[in-house]
Amino acid sequence: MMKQKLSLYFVMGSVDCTKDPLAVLDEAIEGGITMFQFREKGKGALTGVEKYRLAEKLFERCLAHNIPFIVNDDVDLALALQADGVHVGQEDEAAERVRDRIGDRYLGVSVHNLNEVKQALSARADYVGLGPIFPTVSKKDAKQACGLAMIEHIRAHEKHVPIVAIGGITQQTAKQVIEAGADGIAVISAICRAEQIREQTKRLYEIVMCAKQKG
Ligand code: 3NM
Repeated sequence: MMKQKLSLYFVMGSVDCTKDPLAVLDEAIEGGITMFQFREKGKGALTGVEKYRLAEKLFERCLAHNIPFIVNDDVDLALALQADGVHVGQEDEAAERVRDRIGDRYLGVSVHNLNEVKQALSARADYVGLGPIFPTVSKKDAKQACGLAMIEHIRAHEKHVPIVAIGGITQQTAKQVIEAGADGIAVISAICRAEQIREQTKRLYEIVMCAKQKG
Protein backbone atom coordinates (compact mmCIF):
# COMPACT_ATOMS: atom_id res chain seq x y z
CA MET A 1 0.00 0.00 0.00
CA MET A 2 2.64 2.51 1.13
CA LYS A 3 4.95 1.37 -1.66
CA GLN A 4 2.26 2.04 -4.22
CA LYS A 5 1.57 5.54 -2.86
CA LEU A 6 5.26 6.43 -3.04
CA SER A 7 5.47 5.75 -6.80
CA LEU A 8 5.33 9.37 -7.92
CA TYR A 9 5.64 11.64 -4.92
CA PHE A 10 5.40 15.34 -5.74
CA VAL A 11 7.09 17.74 -3.29
CA MET A 12 6.31 21.44 -3.61
CA GLY A 13 5.99 24.83 -1.97
CA SER A 14 5.20 28.27 -3.34
CA VAL A 15 8.93 29.03 -3.74
CA ASP A 16 9.33 26.16 -6.21
CA CYS A 17 6.59 27.43 -8.53
CA THR A 18 6.81 29.92 -11.38
CA LYS A 19 3.00 30.05 -11.49
CA ASP A 20 0.09 29.60 -9.09
CA PRO A 21 0.87 26.57 -6.87
CA LEU A 22 -2.77 25.47 -7.06
CA ALA A 23 -2.60 25.37 -10.85
CA VAL A 24 0.69 23.46 -10.65
CA LEU A 25 -0.83 20.91 -8.28
CA ASP A 26 -3.96 20.55 -10.41
CA GLU A 27 -1.88 19.72 -13.46
CA ALA A 28 0.37 17.36 -11.51
CA ILE A 29 -2.73 15.55 -10.21
CA GLU A 30 -4.07 15.24 -13.73
CA GLY A 31 -0.68 13.82 -14.73
CA GLY A 32 -0.97 11.08 -12.12
CA ILE A 33 1.00 11.92 -8.95
CA THR A 34 0.36 9.37 -6.21
CA MET A 35 1.35 11.40 -3.14
CA PHE A 36 1.97 15.06 -2.31
CA GLN A 37 4.19 16.85 0.20
CA PHE A 38 3.68 20.50 1.07
CA ARG A 39 7.22 21.80 1.67
CA GLU A 40 7.06 25.53 2.25
CA LYS A 41 10.77 26.25 2.66
CA GLY A 42 13.52 28.49 1.33
CA LYS A 43 13.88 32.20 0.60
CA GLY A 44 10.50 33.92 0.36
CA ALA A 45 8.56 31.00 1.87
CA LEU A 46 5.15 31.83 3.30
CA THR A 47 4.65 31.73 7.07
CA GLY A 48 1.77 32.01 9.54
CA VAL A 49 -1.71 32.51 8.19
CA GLU A 50 -0.56 32.71 4.56
CA LYS A 51 1.18 29.37 4.84
CA TYR A 52 -1.89 27.86 6.50
CA ARG A 53 -4.25 29.17 3.82
CA LEU A 54 -2.16 27.81 0.98
CA ALA A 55 -1.82 24.44 2.73
CA GLU A 56 -5.56 24.29 3.24
CA LYS A 57 -6.26 24.87 -0.45
CA LEU A 58 -3.65 22.37 -1.63
CA PHE A 59 -5.00 19.82 0.85
CA GLU A 60 -8.53 20.27 -0.52
CA ARG A 61 -7.29 19.38 -4.01
CA CYS A 62 -5.53 16.27 -2.71
CA LEU A 63 -8.56 15.19 -0.68
CA ALA A 64 -10.80 15.47 -3.71
CA HIS A 65 -8.47 13.13 -5.64
CA ASN A 66 -7.62 10.74 -2.84
CA ILE A 67 -3.95 11.72 -2.83
CA PRO A 68 -2.20 11.58 0.56
CA PHE A 69 -1.26 15.08 1.73
CA ILE A 70 1.95 15.16 3.77
CA VAL A 71 3.27 18.26 5.57
CA ASN A 72 7.02 18.83 5.69
CA ASP A 73 8.44 19.62 9.12
CA ASP A 74 5.36 21.26 10.68
CA VAL A 75 3.48 18.92 12.98
CA ASP A 76 1.21 21.70 14.26
CA LEU A 77 0.06 22.48 10.73
CA ALA A 78 -0.47 18.80 9.92
CA LEU A 79 -2.56 18.33 13.05
CA ALA A 80 -4.55 21.54 12.52
CA LEU A 81 -5.46 20.45 8.98
CA GLN A 82 -5.84 16.79 9.89
CA ALA A 83 -3.40 16.04 7.11
CA ASP A 84 -2.49 12.49 6.15
CA GLY A 85 1.02 12.71 7.51
CA VAL A 86 4.26 14.48 8.31
CA HIS A 87 7.72 14.29 6.78
CA VAL A 88 10.78 15.24 8.84
CA GLY A 89 14.50 15.52 8.14
CA GLN A 90 17.37 14.55 10.41
CA GLU A 91 17.61 18.12 11.77
CA ASP A 92 13.87 18.55 12.37
CA GLU A 93 11.75 17.45 15.33
CA ALA A 94 12.82 13.94 16.38
CA ALA A 95 10.95 11.21 14.52
CA GLU A 96 10.01 9.36 17.75
CA ARG A 97 8.39 12.48 19.12
CA VAL A 98 6.60 13.21 15.85
CA ARG A 99 5.26 9.63 15.83
CA ASP A 100 3.89 10.09 19.35
CA ARG A 101 2.21 13.35 18.34
CA ILE A 102 0.64 12.20 15.07
CA GLY A 103 -0.62 8.76 16.05
CA ASP A 104 -1.20 6.58 13.02
CA ARG A 105 -0.87 9.29 10.39
CA TYR A 106 1.94 8.66 7.90
CA LEU A 107 5.45 9.44 9.09
CA GLY A 108 8.26 9.89 6.56
CA VAL A 109 11.89 10.53 7.50
CA SER A 110 14.72 11.83 5.31
CA VAL A 111 17.76 9.56 5.45
CA HIS A 112 21.19 9.45 3.88
CA ASN A 113 22.58 6.08 4.95
CA LEU A 114 21.68 2.68 6.37
CA ASN A 115 22.15 3.74 9.97
CA GLU A 116 19.57 6.50 9.59
CA VAL A 117 17.19 4.03 7.94
CA LYS A 118 17.43 1.75 10.98
CA GLN A 119 16.81 4.69 13.32
CA ALA A 120 13.80 5.79 11.25
CA LEU A 121 12.35 2.29 11.42
CA SER A 122 12.78 2.14 15.17
CA ALA A 123 10.88 5.45 15.36
CA ARG A 124 8.10 3.64 13.46
CA ALA A 125 8.45 5.59 10.22
CA ASP A 126 6.16 4.43 7.41
CA TYR A 127 8.73 5.24 4.75
CA VAL A 128 12.13 6.80 4.26
CA GLY A 129 13.09 9.49 1.78
CA LEU A 130 16.61 8.71 0.58
CA GLY A 131 18.67 11.46 -1.00
CA PRO A 132 20.01 13.33 -2.64
CA ILE A 133 20.56 10.60 -5.20
CA PHE A 134 21.87 13.12 -7.75
CA PRO A 135 22.88 16.79 -7.39
CA THR A 136 19.82 18.98 -6.83
CA VAL A 137 19.11 22.65 -7.37
CA SER A 138 16.02 22.64 -5.16
CA LYS A 139 17.56 22.25 -1.70
CA LYS A 140 20.24 24.70 -0.68
CA ASP A 141 21.61 22.64 2.22
CA ALA A 142 21.42 19.26 0.47
CA LYS A 143 24.19 16.82 1.29
CA GLN A 144 26.52 15.37 -1.33
CA ALA A 145 24.79 13.12 -3.84
CA CYS A 146 24.85 9.48 -2.72
CA GLY A 147 24.19 7.88 -6.10
CA LEU A 148 22.24 4.79 -7.10
CA ALA A 149 24.61 2.56 -5.13
CA MET A 150 23.18 3.83 -1.84
CA ILE A 151 19.69 2.68 -2.88
CA GLU A 152 21.08 -0.77 -3.68
CA HIS A 153 22.99 -0.89 -0.40
CA ILE A 154 19.96 -0.04 1.69
CA ARG A 155 17.66 -2.37 -0.22
CA ALA A 156 20.16 -5.21 0.25
CA HIS A 157 20.08 -4.75 4.04
CA GLU A 158 16.45 -3.73 4.54
CA LYS A 159 14.38 -5.74 2.11
CA HIS A 160 10.96 -4.40 3.08
CA VAL A 161 11.39 -0.73 4.01
CA PRO A 162 9.39 1.57 1.73
CA ILE A 163 11.98 3.82 0.06
CA VAL A 164 11.27 6.93 -1.97
CA ALA A 165 14.35 8.33 -3.67
CA ILE A 166 14.81 12.10 -3.97
CA GLY A 167 17.22 14.63 -5.44
CA GLY A 168 17.83 15.49 -9.08
CA ILE A 169 15.62 12.73 -10.45
CA THR A 170 14.38 13.26 -14.00
CA GLN A 171 12.71 11.31 -16.80
CA GLN A 172 16.20 10.24 -17.82
CA THR A 173 17.08 8.67 -14.46
CA ALA A 174 13.75 7.53 -13.00
CA LYS A 175 13.99 4.01 -14.43
CA GLN A 176 17.46 3.39 -12.97
CA VAL A 177 16.31 4.65 -9.57
CA ILE A 178 13.48 2.10 -9.46
CA GLU A 179 15.73 -0.66 -10.78
CA ALA A 180 18.20 0.10 -7.97
CA GLY A 181 15.48 -0.77 -5.45
CA ALA A 182 13.44 2.37 -4.72
CA ASP A 183 9.65 2.05 -4.50
CA GLY A 184 9.14 5.48 -5.97
CA ILE A 185 10.62 8.83 -6.87
CA ALA A 186 10.07 12.17 -5.14
CA VAL A 187 10.58 15.21 -7.33
CA ILE A 188 10.33 18.99 -7.24
CA SER A 189 11.86 20.38 -10.43
CA ALA A 190 10.99 17.52 -12.78
CA ILE A 191 7.39 18.66 -12.30
CA CYS A 192 7.59 22.32 -11.18
CA ARG A 193 10.02 23.30 -13.93
CA ALA A 194 8.36 21.31 -16.70
CA GLU A 195 6.99 23.38 -19.56
CA GLN A 196 3.96 21.15 -19.83
CA ILE A 197 3.36 19.90 -16.32
CA ARG A 198 0.51 17.50 -17.04
CA GLU A 199 2.28 15.78 -19.93
CA GLN A 200 5.68 15.56 -18.22
CA THR A 201 4.11 14.21 -15.04
CA LYS A 202 2.25 11.59 -17.03
CA ARG A 203 5.48 10.54 -18.70
CA LEU A 204 7.25 10.24 -15.32
CA TYR A 205 4.36 8.16 -14.01
CA GLU A 206 4.56 5.81 -16.97
CA ILE A 207 8.32 5.38 -16.59
CA VAL A 208 8.02 4.57 -12.88
CA MET A 209 5.08 2.20 -13.28
CA CYS A 210 6.72 0.38 -16.15
CA ALA A 211 9.97 -0.07 -14.18
CA LYS A 212 8.04 -1.24 -11.09
CA GLN A 213 6.11 -3.84 -13.05
CA LYS A 214 9.33 -5.36 -14.31
CA GLY A 215 10.93 -5.40 -10.85
N1 3NM B 1 15.27 16.71 -0.11
P1 3NM B 1 14.59 18.12 -7.09
S1 3NM B 1 16.87 16.63 -2.05
C1 3NM B 1 13.51 18.30 -0.82
O1 3NM B 1 18.28 14.85 -0.09
C2 3NM B 1 14.75 17.54 -1.05
O2 3NM B 1 16.70 14.85 1.38
C3 3NM B 1 16.40 16.15 -0.50
O3 3NM B 1 14.26 18.46 -5.58
C4 3NM B 1 17.19 15.23 0.33
O4 3NM B 1 13.66 17.04 -7.51
C5 3NM B 1 15.51 17.62 -2.21
O5 3NM B 1 14.29 19.40 -7.80
C6 3NM B 1 15.21 18.43 -3.42
O6 3NM B 1 16.04 17.75 -7.16
C7 3NM B 1 14.56 17.64 -4.51
